[in-house]
Formats: sequence, structure tokens, C-alpha cells
Amino acid sequence: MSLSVQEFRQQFSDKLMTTFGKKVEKATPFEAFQTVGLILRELLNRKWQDTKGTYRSNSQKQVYYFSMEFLLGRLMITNLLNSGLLETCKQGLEELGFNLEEVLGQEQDPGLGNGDLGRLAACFLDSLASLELPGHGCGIRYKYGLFQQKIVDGNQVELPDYWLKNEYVWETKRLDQTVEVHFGGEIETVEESGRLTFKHHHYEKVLAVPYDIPVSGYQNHTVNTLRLWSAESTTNDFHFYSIDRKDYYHYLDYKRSVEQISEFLYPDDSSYEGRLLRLKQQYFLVSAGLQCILREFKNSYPSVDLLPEKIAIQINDTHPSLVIPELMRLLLDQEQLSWEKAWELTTRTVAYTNHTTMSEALETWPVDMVKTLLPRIYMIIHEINERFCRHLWLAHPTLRDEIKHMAIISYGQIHMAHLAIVGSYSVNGVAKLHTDILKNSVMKPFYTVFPEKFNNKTNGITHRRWLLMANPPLASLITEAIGETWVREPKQLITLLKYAGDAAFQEKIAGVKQANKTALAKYIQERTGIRVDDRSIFDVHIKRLHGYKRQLLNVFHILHLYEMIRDNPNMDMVPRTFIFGAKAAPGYHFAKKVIKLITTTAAKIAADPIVREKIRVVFLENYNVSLAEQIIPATDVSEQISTASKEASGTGNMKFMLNGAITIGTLDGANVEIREMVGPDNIFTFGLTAEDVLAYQLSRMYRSRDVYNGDQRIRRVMDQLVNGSLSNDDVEFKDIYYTLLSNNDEYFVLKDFDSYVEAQDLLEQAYRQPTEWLKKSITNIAHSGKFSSDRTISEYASEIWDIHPVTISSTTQSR
Ligand code: GPQ
Repeated sequence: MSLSVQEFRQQFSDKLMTTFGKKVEKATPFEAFQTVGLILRELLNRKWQDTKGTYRSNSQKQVYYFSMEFLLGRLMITNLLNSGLLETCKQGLEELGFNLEEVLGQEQDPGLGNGDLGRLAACFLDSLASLELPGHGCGIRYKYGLFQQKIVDGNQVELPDYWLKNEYVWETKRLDQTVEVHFGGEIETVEESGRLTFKHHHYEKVLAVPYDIPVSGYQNHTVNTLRLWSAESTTNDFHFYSIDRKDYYHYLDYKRSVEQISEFLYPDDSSYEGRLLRLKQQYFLVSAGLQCILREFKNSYPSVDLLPEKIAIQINDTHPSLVIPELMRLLLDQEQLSWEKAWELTTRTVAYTNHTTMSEALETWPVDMVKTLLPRIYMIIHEINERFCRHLWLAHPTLRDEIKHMAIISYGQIHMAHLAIVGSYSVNGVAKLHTDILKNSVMKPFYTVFPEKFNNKTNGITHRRWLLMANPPLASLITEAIGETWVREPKQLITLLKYAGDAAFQEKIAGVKQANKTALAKYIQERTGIRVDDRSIFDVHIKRLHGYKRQLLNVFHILHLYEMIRDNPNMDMVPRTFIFGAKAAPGYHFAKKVIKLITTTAAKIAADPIVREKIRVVFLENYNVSLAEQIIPATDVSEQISTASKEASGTGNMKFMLNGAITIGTLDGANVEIREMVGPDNIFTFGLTAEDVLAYQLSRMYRSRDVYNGDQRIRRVMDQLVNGSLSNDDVEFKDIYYTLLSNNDEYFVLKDFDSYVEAQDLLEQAYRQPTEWLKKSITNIAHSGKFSSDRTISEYASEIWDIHPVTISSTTQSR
């Protein structure tokens, strides 16, 4: 779709007038934003219609990605770039007296996700549409997204994220697609003409209303759908005319309880808590999504037998794993299929992605909770479990001792990962190392029974958002050097390798990085009042705050540098700015203490005239997608220092390398594959390997106290936690202190300290050689093509889903 600047301006003023009743001169930046949004919506709607029409008429297989989280980030820039209108809009707005940046900045980040898992889902949607693949998202329209973080007196404070306070310009409510979801009640089993049927009585009825968001592809005609479900009450079952008004109060109670379901996103990342409301959310998503898919399916196809040929359902971790019993329920009770047929169709339709091996994140639900909330679903899970255990007993005699560990229901708990493995045809991990750990350790007995199901799909990121949009100067420089094919084929970035040692190109790369750093320094000053040296090394640690991600190890290195500088104020070192961004789950006490430790360290350094000449620490509050887009292009050093074996993949690591940062990291998750690609000279790795960590966990031979006793540097750092030098309140950091000593340092912070410090030293030496450093930087960019989510999605498409690109034919297009 092409639109001249002139036409854009005309449409803009017309829309502004019809929507806000205003002339251009009077419009606020927010109104300008909404107006551009509406113009784009019109364009997208046509393509959306065409896409739906084409999918309906060509009857090709489609995939539905079920996820409790979609961390989209702002969509305006994506939609502008994808429709080829970015330049037109920029110029048009300027001519009308607006600034594009300011207008784009009006968009609220929809924070419908916690971290990597939700962001991955968003990258996948982008790649599906950009590769013209028929694939859609299915999620929840939380009224409140992930909390807004404020730092008050150095502590995290959580504020509600009411992202819908201004109308969300990208969504469309589809009342006509509403479905009902039922909770609670009882099941009556009756025999009708030789077949058992199950009648559900006294259930609570919840309306699921979908809101659709268009997902556009990069400069193509595809617009897929992200469907987010909202829970609403129905007034139909209440008799408001009754004299005693009892019904009215019942209704208010009921309405409150229903609307709660899609009220807020649980703010926990890679951890699990068995809350009833969370279970309700999960079933709500699954039931609404499936009913809707099945309804549409039956309009298009004569028999549900075709389901696995026409539809694949990918579940993003176990959160939507009730898809399995819910699909069984629909096929058994609604479609009247036999158990065997229903099971065959279900297990050929559903595929499962695992995102963690950490036991605290593996979901289990108490039997009683599921039985009460979802009585029919419980019956079905029970039957799946009976049949599975019987199968193990008969077909795998050598595993008989393992049955109690493999059962879906055991010790009063339902193990969702077991259900997901048994009920799906594909189980994938998200990086090579992670998949190997699944196969050889965490899910080993399942791998013995179902070797054919297990496969790896290393994560990826959309290079369109994370380079083209987030770092336009770098993108232009790359295009100048190697042409623009890399935008559609990110693997082409590899041709940059020939410029890795090219002095002129290096100089340009350095120039872009410097400009980005200067811009970030300005931003930091505006946001925090802190003035950072834009010539210092920008060393960045941004991700959720979690013990295993080891922000603490980073702080220990900083406190160690502090001591060194105090000992020797003339110490020769390259000045460094350590930048952190992280939200802690509100109930995660340790993580919140680490935030306090970071902010306290920052304040202490800022107050020290000697130390602050060499190091600075900045904690940027409310880390989210938009902030990441600011920080990553300006980063020199990417901190990826999780305890080996704990980070399933990580995707931040990929975004940084794509923007020319050098990784300091453990051999964990996708870091391993990054190292394989760039070679050991272009990444700084350190610390225990996953094998070491797993061995220590088995042997229980690690003693953090021995490390503490044996390393004076560690003692000095640790002593700062409790001797009043960081905080007047000497209990402030004692929990951290005891976690490391009395609780034996679960994440091996002390153990890896020495090799981390050594790696940091080597890194600094490398930074002192600009030519070498820039060569590393360019080499990283050149190899980052492999980590495009286009590659990941192509693999899912061909190896798991069997879906193929569809060229959208235009029927509604007028120009
Ligand atoms: N991950 Cl189980 C999350 O972000 N949230 C979760 O609840 C679980 C996993 C992450 C995982 O920690 C990262 O290593 C991965 O890169 C990411 O999923 C996407 O696969």
C-alpha cells in the first residue's frame, strides 16, 4: 500500500476532525498517535480480511500458539515499518508540526507478559506473519499487565499497570465470537443408548469475549490474528424483578468473581504458585480458545477427523496444558467420539514447548482444586493417567519402578509437564543444552518411552524489532555494506564477516555505538539525574531479577572493584558504567533485597569522589520492552551469567549480539550456541559448566563456606553486607549473606566469583584494543542471523507443525 505524504496529511486531518473534532494545530501528541493508529488500522483491516478470506478458501493447515503471555511492546512502529509507511508518516507528521518520536512515545507498552517467555511469543507472531505463515496467537486480555516498578528509597514498589486507561487502538472487540466457559458444579453420569454421557449441573457460567489484534508481516500482505480473551458476566440468569433484591446482590458477587479472571497477569517469572485464580485463568484461556477454533473448524470441514491435518496447537510451557483434557472433553462429550478416536486426534494436534527444568517452576495442581473447579476435566485427566500408567506397566517392564515418578497424578498432585508430554506429539526444549538436559536428566524416563517426541528448537528474536527498529543507524550501516537482503534473510548478515577487520567499517561501527551511548547517557540523565560518562564501558544486565540469573554475582564484582579502587585510587582501569534493569516478583523477598543492594551500591559509589571517577552503577526502573529498545543498541558488554543449566535459553543474549555487544557469560542456555557460532575469541565465558552444576547437585559436595574462607576478596565483599558499610541498618542485607553461607549458595555465586573476575579482567584488556574489540563486535553481528526468530519459526513450521507459506490474494484492496 503506498500513500503519498500529501495523502497522509489529508487523511490525518480528516480523521482527526471526525474522531476528536479538532484541527491539527490543536491536537495533542496523544491524539496524533491515535489518529495515525486509525489510519493504519484501516489499511490493516483490508489486508486482515484478505488474509482471513485466503485462509478460509485455501484450507491449508494453520497453527494456534496458546500462551498465557504475549509481551508485545509498542506496535505502531512495527505496523508503520511493515506497511512501508514509516518515512511517509515521519515526513507527514513533521510537516504537520509533530515529531515522530514523540508521537510514537505516546503508545503504552502492553505489559501482558513477565519476561522471556512472553517476549518469545511476540517474536514468534512477528516471524509467522513476516514469513507468510498461517499462525495465530491465543491469550488473555488482562486488564492490568505486569506491574509498573518504582524505586522508592532504593526499594522496588509495585504500582498497577492499567494499560487500557486510554483506548487501545489496535484491538477490536468481537462480541459475535463470544463463547461460554463453565466452572464448578457437578457431573452426572448417565447411560444413554449404550453410551455414557456426562451432564454438567450447577456450574458457574462465564462469558469469554475475544478482542483481536492484527499481526502484520514485514512488507507483505499477511495480517494474522492475536486473539485475547476477556471474562465477562451474563445477566441472563438473574431475575432482577424479585422483591427481596437477593438476586441483585448475588449478581454483583458473581460479576466480581467472573471479571477477576482476566483482571491481572500473575507477576511471577520461572516460578510457580498454586493459586486457584491462576488455574481459572488457564482453563478460561484454553476452553475459550479451543471452542472457538473447533466452531470455525466445523464451519469449514465435514468431519473433526481432519483436525490434525488442518490444525496444530502449540502450548507455551505447561500453562495452557489443559488444552489436552479440554480438547478431549469437546471431542468426547460434544462430538461424541470414542475415547480412542478422541485421544488419537488430540495427541496428533497438540505440541508442547518446555521452557524450564527448574523444579520450582514446574506446575502441579492439587487434585482437590481441579476436581472442584473443573470436575469433568478432572475425570478426563484421571482416565488419561490410568491408561498411561497401565501402558507403562505392560509395555515398559523395566520402568515399573519409575511409574510413581512418571504418573500424571501422584501424591495428590497433578503434574502438568507429565500431562503435556503424554498428551502431545512433540516436546521441544528451547536451546540445545536445555533439550539435552530434558532428555538425559529431567525427563529421561519419558524420553525412553517417547524418544520420537523430543526435539530442539533454539529460540530466536525478531531482527526487525531488535535491529531495524531499535537501531536504525546500525541497520543502515549494514545495508550500506552488504545490501538489504539481510532484512528478509537474516543469515545474510554473515557476509559482514569480511568487514570485521576493515578499518573504515570499524570506525563507522564505533561511531554508531558511540552515538547510541551518548543518547542513552542523555536518557539516563533525564530519567535519573545521574550523569554517566558516555566514554566508559557500558556493561548491561537487564532481565527479570532471579537468584539463578545472578545479578548478585555482578554486584559482587562491582563491590570488589570498589575495594580495589579504594586500596589504590590510581589503579589503571577503563571506566565502566554498570546498568541494571529488572523487576522482582512482588513476593520474592530475596530478589527485592538484591534490588536494594544494587541501588545501595549505586548510591555509595555516587557519593565517593574517588571511586565514582572509575565506576558508576545505574538502576533503571520499570524495565520493559521499550526500555530494552533504548538500552541494547548502546551496550558494550552483555551480562549473561546465569548458573549453568538453569537458563533454558535466554533471548536477551541474542538481542545484544545482534547489536554488536560482546557477551560475558556462562556456558548456559543459548550462550553455548552463541559461542559455537562466534568462536571462543569473540565471547568471554567462565564458570562451572552445566555438567559440573548437575554433578554438585547430585554429590552435594559443594561447601560455599570453604570458598568464603579461602578467598579474601570474597570475604571483603561479603563483609560489606553486614558490617554497616553499605547500610546503617545492619540487618538490611543479612538475608543475602545467610543465603550464601548458611543456605549453601544454591546458585554457586561464590564458586563462580573467581572465574568471573578473571573473565572481566580479560574483557577489559580486550576493550583496550579498539581494533580487536570492534572486530569481535562485527563478528558477533555477522553470526547473529542464526538467532533470528525467522529461523526458529521456519523450523517449527517444517518440523513440528507442517505448515507452509500462503500468499494472500487481495480481494478488498482498492489500490
Ligand atoms: N521462561 Cl518456565 C520464562 O520467561 N518464564 C517462565 O515462566 C519460564 C521460562 C524463560 C526461560 O527462563 C528462558 O531461559 C527462555 O529463554 C524463555 O523462557 C523463552 O524460552
